[in-house]
Amino acid sequence: MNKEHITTAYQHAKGVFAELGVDTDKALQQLNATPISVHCWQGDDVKGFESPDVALSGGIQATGNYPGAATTPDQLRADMEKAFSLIPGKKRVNLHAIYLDSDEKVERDEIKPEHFTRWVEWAKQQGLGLDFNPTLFSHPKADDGLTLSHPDEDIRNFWIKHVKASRKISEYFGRELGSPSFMNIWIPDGMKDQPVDRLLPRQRLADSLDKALSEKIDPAFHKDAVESKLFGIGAEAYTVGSNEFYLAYAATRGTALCLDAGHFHPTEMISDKISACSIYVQDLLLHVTRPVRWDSDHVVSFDDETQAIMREIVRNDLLNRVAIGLDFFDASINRIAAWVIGTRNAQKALLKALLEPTAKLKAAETTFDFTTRLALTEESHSLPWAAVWDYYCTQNHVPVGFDWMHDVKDYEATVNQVR
Ligand code: RNT
Ligand code: ZN
Repeated sequence: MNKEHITTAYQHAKGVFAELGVDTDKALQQLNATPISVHCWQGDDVKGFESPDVALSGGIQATGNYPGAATTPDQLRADMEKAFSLIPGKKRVNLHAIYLDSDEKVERDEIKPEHFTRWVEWAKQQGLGLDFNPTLFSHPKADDGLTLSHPDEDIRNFWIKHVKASRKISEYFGRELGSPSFMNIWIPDGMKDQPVDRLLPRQRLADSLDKALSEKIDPAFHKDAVESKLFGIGAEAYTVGSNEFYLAYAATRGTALCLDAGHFHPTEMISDKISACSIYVQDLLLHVTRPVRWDSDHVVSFDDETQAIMREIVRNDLLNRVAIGLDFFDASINRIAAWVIGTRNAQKALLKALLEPTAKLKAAETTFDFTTRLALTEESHSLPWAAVWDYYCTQNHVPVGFDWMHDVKDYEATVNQVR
């Protein structure tokens, strides 16, 4: 696209927004300062590098067999670099424990910072922050569908050790890279059919978490987060770590709370949970994703809920208390394109929220002028926010519009297809 046209369109948009009391330059500064934590696991269908024959378990699934997935840490990093060259703004990379970069086999409870040094070196070189997750699935000790809530104390202790070891790695990321690493704990624990005892596994989970998180770590380097879920495949009737469980856990223990957009009833939206949770929980972490009928982890779309999530963050001035992460894994399309589409959509939604005439809308609401509130809400959807986005892309030296797809196709032909 012609650069001059983009600048002219931006100048026009700037004027339109200024009339509504919105400063587009300020919105772009805020957008540019807000990192999106991009999950590494879209690049290889949540397989990791422990061993080529580990099957994904825990009630999550990446379906599809699109060719060219990364099978080594170097390939995954190269693929992410390609994706990041097409995504503007600040990025972080979210790793799982199974993505260790080690020459020998290491058990989950033995992982150490040294198994992630290559990731840290790369992050430094690329100017990225890192986040982390212990991996409590795809492992023989998770085969019963229970981990931290397992009735067997040895199994619980194994996973407690794994979480403790993971916190050290997360702390190491934060120390090395100068910004706190969010370490998110999601466990698959649940049951396919109606449990008789719903309480005891939850008591065991609370106890295991307390033990695993007992060591104080400087929040300048590391923050713990906990993620709830309504159900999983094979855990349809009961999940131990339900929403109530983790909301109360985070509020009483002072951890962050992770809200995944796909982990609730189909009509229940996380956008409405952000404000309520923010009163009781200091830090929130989001897994922005697109549920389709169930926790299906589709690529983030520029849909109503993604926009609503970003509006809630901006309207309530929560940008410094809500960490935005992505969580999807689609193996049926080009995986680099999946990252680019999903991340750019999250950023577009955030930009649109930053450009909303919020002050005017709030004024209408406070004076009970709900007609103006609705009229302005609806008109603001068609304000020229896309011209601001295009300008932002040129400023950040990434392709405007659909142009990025050529790069992905080239890379697919020269790199992905010859793997
Ligand atoms: C699973 C959770 C969890 C995982 C990742 C891989 O339902 O959403 O966040 O997707 O940890
Ligand atoms: Zn998630």
